[in-house]
Amino acid sequence: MAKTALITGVTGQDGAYLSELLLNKGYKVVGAERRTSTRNRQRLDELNISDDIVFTDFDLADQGNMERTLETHQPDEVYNLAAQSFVALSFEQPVMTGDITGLAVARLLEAIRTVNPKIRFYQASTSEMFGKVQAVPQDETTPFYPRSPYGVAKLYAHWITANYRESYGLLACSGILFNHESPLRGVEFVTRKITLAVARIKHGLQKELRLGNLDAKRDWGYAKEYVEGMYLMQQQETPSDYVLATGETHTVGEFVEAAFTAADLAWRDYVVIDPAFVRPAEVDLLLGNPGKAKRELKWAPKTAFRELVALMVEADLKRVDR
Ligand code: GDR
Repeated sequence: MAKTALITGVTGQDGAYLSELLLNKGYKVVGAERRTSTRNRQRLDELNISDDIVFTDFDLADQGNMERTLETHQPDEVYNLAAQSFVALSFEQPVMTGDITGLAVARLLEAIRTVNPKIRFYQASTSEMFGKVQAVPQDETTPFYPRSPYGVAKLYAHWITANYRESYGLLACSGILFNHESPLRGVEFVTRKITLAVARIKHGLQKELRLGNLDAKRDWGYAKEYVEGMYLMQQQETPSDYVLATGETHTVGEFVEAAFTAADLAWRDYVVIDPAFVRPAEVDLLLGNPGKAKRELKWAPKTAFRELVALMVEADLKRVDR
């Protein structure tokens, strides 16, 4: 019997790649989607998998809706990838972020516990929980110190997931994922903002690129590889939490330089520093140690930093060309 996976946040970058991976493995994929006035399935269309997914209306604010969704679709695995995931916005909308990124995970765990406690649960935790880092590199044992309402909300979600595992024996795990990027990344995030700008500048459609802090360091990997880690975590007999990262860190400035260089442009001619993009509190340095995932999941990142930048620039050059 084919397994059924329910994916919240199915229309996002990770939802799209995870859907593709699970469909290739023969899963029935139920895409939990928030109803909005405009259709938002471009990423799934781009991967040509929209027709293979069973969509269902879903809202992280609505407990009854969650329970009915689980009863109707009877998933074996739930992947909670939905969230208000833009760090900068969380400073403007901390309460909404707390509700949807944090508290909603308790709703979902309650729904699982009520409907079928055998459902396996994956929570999208994040390196943003390390925030003002207490050790370098960061692994599963590093203390947390979030630096944004988003990080605080994700930390609640992380601990409530562990708590339901320990209190009720739910098969729940969290992937502590460091930044993971791709051509499907939303344009509000810095990597995609940069690669799209490079492509538009190259085609004469844009004159400058306005950015905030270029000194922040991130451990950037390729999203398509990170969703494999999510799947592997769900297949472990005993659920546990895992860091997924590359073990390399680069500044935003280095990403800028690599992206402009990939299109034969000199970044200094185009980049303007704009305080509007500087955050009230910053996460200065993230560097993950994926040792546990390597040992226990046999997971390892393959795409190196410059390769990732180049593939994103190339994809945006093609898009803009079209
Ligand atoms: P991040 O990603 O906050 O790390 O969280 P983002 O790409 O938004 O920022 C990375 C770094 O770049 C700096 N920066 C800018 N960022 C944006 N978005 N726009 C700018 O113009 C800009 N200029 C400089 C930021 O200050 C920051 O230091 C991402 C999200 O996907 C989270 O949901 C996820 O949990 C983590 O990655 C892992």
